[in-house]
Amino acid sequence: MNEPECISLNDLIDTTRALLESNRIEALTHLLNAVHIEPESLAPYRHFHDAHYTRNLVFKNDLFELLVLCWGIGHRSWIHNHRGQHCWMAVVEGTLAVQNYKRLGCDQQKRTVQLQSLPHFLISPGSAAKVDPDEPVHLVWNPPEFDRLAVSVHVYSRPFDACVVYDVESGLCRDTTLHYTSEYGQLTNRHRAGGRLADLPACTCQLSTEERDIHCGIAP
Ligand code: 2CO
Ligand code: FE2
Repeated sequence: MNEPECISLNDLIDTTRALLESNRIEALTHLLNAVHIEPESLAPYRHFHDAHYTRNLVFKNDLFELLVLCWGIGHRSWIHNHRGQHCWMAVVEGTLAVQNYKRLGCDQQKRTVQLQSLPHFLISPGSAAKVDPDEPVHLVWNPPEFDRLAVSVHVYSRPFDACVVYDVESGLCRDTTLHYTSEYGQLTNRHRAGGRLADLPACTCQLSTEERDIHCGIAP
């Protein structure tokens, strides 16, 4: 069997830009499944936090952003969507679990949504995942049983800085803002201050009036 091609993060950015500029969505999925990304090229973006995964911005233009996410053992995202954007994730180090959800219904008045969990799957170096634009609600975590850190590269086209998060227990969903731990290799003030980053604030079951126009991620 042939060894997978190994490319640097900079080469991946150049190729991603060329593919997305010509709207070659499938080709990017294929590429991310076929290559290994050189772990050394991620060094400036490899920042871990004790309490939550970190989001490290490497590249951003109008068309896409590319982030390196660093996951401590057991760290997990919220259940969330991607605001209708394309999203690819490729693991560079360790193993991540991905759980997708099917949206069964949504009550616009109460801001509740019913989710059905689908079978989860694992991704590791050499296997990537693309978020399904028709069922974009998902959860990603670094399974504690593997007992090791994980690092992944995420491409979002177009960039987005807010999404809907879902709380299965209460059935509530709400908008939240996303933040970067570092930008272009420099830690942000938020990170230096020890603020909470990617572990999104808990659903409080109290939606403010500003949040009343969200659509549970179902309606456009
Ligand atoms: N989308 C999440 C984030 O950017 C990570 S889960 O993988 O898509 O924080
Ligand atoms: Fe995500």
